[in-house]
Amino acid sequence: MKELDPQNITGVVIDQMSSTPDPRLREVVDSLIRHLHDFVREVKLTPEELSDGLRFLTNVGQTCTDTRQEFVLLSEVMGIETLVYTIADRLGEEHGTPTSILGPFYVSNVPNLNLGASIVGERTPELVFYGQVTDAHQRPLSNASVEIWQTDEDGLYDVQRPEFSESDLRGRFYTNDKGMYYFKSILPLGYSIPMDGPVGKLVSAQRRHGMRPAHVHYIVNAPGFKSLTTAIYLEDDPYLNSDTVFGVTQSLVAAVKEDDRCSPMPGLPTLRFDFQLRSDT
Ligand code: MBD
Ligand code: FE
Repeated sequence: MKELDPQNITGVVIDQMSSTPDPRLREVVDSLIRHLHDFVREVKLTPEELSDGLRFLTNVGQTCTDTRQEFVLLSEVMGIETLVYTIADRLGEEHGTPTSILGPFYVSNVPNLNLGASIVGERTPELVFYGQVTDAHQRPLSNASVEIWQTDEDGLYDVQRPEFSESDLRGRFYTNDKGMYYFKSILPLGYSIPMDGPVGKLVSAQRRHGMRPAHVHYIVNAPGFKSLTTAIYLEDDPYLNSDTVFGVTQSLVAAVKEDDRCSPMPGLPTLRFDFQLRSDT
């Protein structure tokens, strides 16, 4: 029997786990243990801080419900989710629109709408969203599905309203033979992450504002291409450079144009955004 000390304990743990048959499980957990042990040594974590940390994680778990995923939020406010996407997208190696955070308000059954339709119900549309879906070589992809959802003028998604009954500010469109999509909507408003749980308390303790810049979510699909989950962000939003969940990257920022001569529906300001899909292979 070895006398354990702050240095040799790491090797002892990794030795015992070496029975793991699944090679990827072994690689991931070994690395996790090495980094966690290094972290504990670096900050000289005290027993009280370990208890506090475990209580925090317990609380994160107990805050999860069918409609609220506090652990997902935790990974987002720490930048982990975006880090994983930047690796999966192989950014820097391959052309393609970057992935951005799905968020907690995605609903899979949305109305299929005709190109040019409004998604704002009784409200007056203010703006035309449009753009082209292409492959990495700028070839248009027709019949690609473009799903969108956004907040309203109060910064709320339909499902967050107390009187929620039917789909609002959501829709699915199919691109035309030039790969274009277009529809009418309103400008979304910026939005705060849920601040009443343990993750919100952490964010407050760090004196972070908890806001997300105004954004519109998209899921774009075409046969033979990887599904793209992303969002576009409005230029000039005050929170663009300090998104609490790190969803914004430069190429996802779009600007409203007042007199857009390329608009497929003249008469309203436009927000153009083109999507580039990565091939499936
Ligand atoms: C949102 O609207 C959102 O997109 C994310 C990721 C988190 C909280 C609110
Ligand atoms: Fe959102």
